[in-house]
Amino acid sequence: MSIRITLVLGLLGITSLAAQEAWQAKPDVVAATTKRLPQFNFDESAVKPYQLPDVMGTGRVRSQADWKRRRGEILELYRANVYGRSPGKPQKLRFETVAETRDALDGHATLRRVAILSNQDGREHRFELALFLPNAAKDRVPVFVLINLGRAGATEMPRGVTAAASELIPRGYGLAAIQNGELAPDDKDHFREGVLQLFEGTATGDRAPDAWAALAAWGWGASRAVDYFETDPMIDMSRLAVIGHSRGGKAALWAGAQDDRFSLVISNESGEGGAALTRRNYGETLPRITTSFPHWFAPRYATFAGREAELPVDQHMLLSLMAPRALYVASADEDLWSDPRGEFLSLVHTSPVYALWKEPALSDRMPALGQPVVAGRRGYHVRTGAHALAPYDWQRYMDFADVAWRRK
Ligand code: GTR
Repeated sequence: MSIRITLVLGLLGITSLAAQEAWQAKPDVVAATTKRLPQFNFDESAVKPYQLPDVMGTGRVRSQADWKRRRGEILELYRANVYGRSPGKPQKLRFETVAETRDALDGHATLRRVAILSNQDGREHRFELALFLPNAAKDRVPVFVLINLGRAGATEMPRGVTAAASELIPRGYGLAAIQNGELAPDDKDHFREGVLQLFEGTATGDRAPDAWAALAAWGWGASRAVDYFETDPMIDMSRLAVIGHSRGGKAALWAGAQDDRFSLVISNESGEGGAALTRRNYGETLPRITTSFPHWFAPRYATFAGREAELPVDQHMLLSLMAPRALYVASADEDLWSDPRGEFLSLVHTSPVYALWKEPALSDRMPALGQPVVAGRRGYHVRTGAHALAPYDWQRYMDFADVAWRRK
């Protein structure tokens, strides 16, 4: 761009076009990531052409009613091939307040710890919810449910949870955090020793190809948190979000897909098996994720290693399951393992579905670094920095929620 044009735009107060350039992975980040993970592709020019399954299917989907049927088919494909079949509520579900204080976050929040007790065929499972509600609230509180990456039995509040609460509370949002490890230990040899065992009565032996696994178990916990909210008149049931980071983001997407009590679904750098397109050979791959983390998915998923083109779904179809609800996908500049462009494109390819509700389309041009794009009820950003759930991310999610939930 000529200096003169830049100058004129500058005088007009228009941000320089350079700052608006579509995001691309920085060459030094590509080089460093390739050096660290040489068996994987981080070179955009080496991405092979791929063909995505049509989210609308072979039958014609023209109306919201047609979509309802198609949506059911897609959900079933995900259950059979990817995340497995989650049970719903257990036979008995009860809640016990373990502790409550109005002094959390320097007196700005009430923190209630709730035990969620499930009973199935006489077996019991217990996990905890940490619920932060703003003391300043005058009305029912909109709540973000965070699937936090935490072990069972931790005595201290995980740092990520306090960090999240300190962002949310001043803006009038509540936080409900669950620890994934309490629902299914994040370990291939022990993942069945949580809610899977509650329902199956055993943590050993063979499993069906479509048996649910750790990601689904974590998401199941988020839905049980919502069951608890139904007992608490302080919670705004029409304004509930589910969010997770990375593996927690994959679980949040699956929770959001299955439970439409979440009116906002947020994926923070969920990558492979989350928001990122599986067929794009960039970053983490299906063979790799099902080898390193075989316990995350239904057993059948691993059989698609090396034949991704035969998968009946790709992740734009998972994201489409949220329509017409609010959906936000976010990536980070240095997190090439998660494939930022693959996450963005996945969101872009939900447009035909959102269009059934007259939602605006999203251009397939990546937004610039640190410049969120919002198209109606869908949002995306790629943030500066590494793989994490950062304050910047929380702030963008709240900005988006303010609008999606029309709070201003
Ligand atoms: C990585 C895994 C990713 C992502 C990440 C995380 O090791 O390959 O899919 O889930 O862990 O959860 O931080």
